[in-house]
Amino acid sequence: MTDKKLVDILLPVYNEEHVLEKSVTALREFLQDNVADFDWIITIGDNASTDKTLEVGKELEKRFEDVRVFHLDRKGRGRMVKYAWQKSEAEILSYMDIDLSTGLEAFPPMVRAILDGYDVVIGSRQYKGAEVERSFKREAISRGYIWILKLLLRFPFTDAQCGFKAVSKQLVNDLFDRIEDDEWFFDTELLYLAHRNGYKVKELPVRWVEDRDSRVKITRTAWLDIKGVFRMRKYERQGKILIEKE
Ligand SMILES: Nc1nc2c(ncn2[C@@H]2O[C@H](COP(=O)(O)OP(=O)(O)O)[C@@H](O)[C@H]2O)c(=O)[nH]1
Ligand SMILES: [Mg+2]
Repeated sequence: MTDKKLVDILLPVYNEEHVLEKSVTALREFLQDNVADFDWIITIGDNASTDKTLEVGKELEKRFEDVRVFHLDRKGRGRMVKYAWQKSEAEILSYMDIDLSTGLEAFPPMVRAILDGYDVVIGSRQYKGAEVERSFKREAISRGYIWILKLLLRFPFTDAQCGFKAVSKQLVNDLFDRIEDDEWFFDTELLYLAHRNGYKVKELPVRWVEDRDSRVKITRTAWLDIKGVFRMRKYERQGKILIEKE
């Protein structure tokens, strides 16, 4: 045993058999070469994949002692993040999209910010210093969404949906039972609750190269996001946003 902190790196996956092995290999190599000040474990989080994602994951689990697989039957990235982070023994919890759209060089600084006392650190594609290559359509949707969040929730952050985040175990213990969304609004709900309850949130500019292979159904997701925003407003009126801290 070392006295280094353990970081769990969740890779949420849904029908990703084609990239899973390649991305896990690339991530392991990056961590072996660039990380010495904390320990890490990679958790592949599959729910409901209908291709061979789970089988590939189990192969990787057998091959590498620092890789494990979690599985759930029902879909939803938020559902997996909630499950995996609550179950994890690690002191720092992170997740990243399997397409590695976010440049990995942001990973060590993200973890170090949590070690320095932040409760949440989020990759941002809009924060000063970020470098982003993505389609006009996704850029416009992302900016429009942030604008709605600012207007309707006074949301103070520049990006809610970047698939690259880390939190402390304390935050998971304090807040996660309160987060209701199990899909894509999960991230916004987490950030909103963290912000309103006074947790320290840091935005980290990232390098983002869009992968056109997407699991997101844009119209459905946008509608559910809007519903989520109005649920937050309702919960504010009902006094359900602020938690009692022990
Ligand atoms: N565990 C899990 N992961 C999912 C689910 N849906 C999408 N993902 C993963 O979430 C990440 C982001 O998805 P992606 O399609 O790249 O989103 P985009 O970059 O916004 O187009 C990828 O790693 C997906 O495999 C799901 O239902 N469950
Ligand atoms: Mg993607």
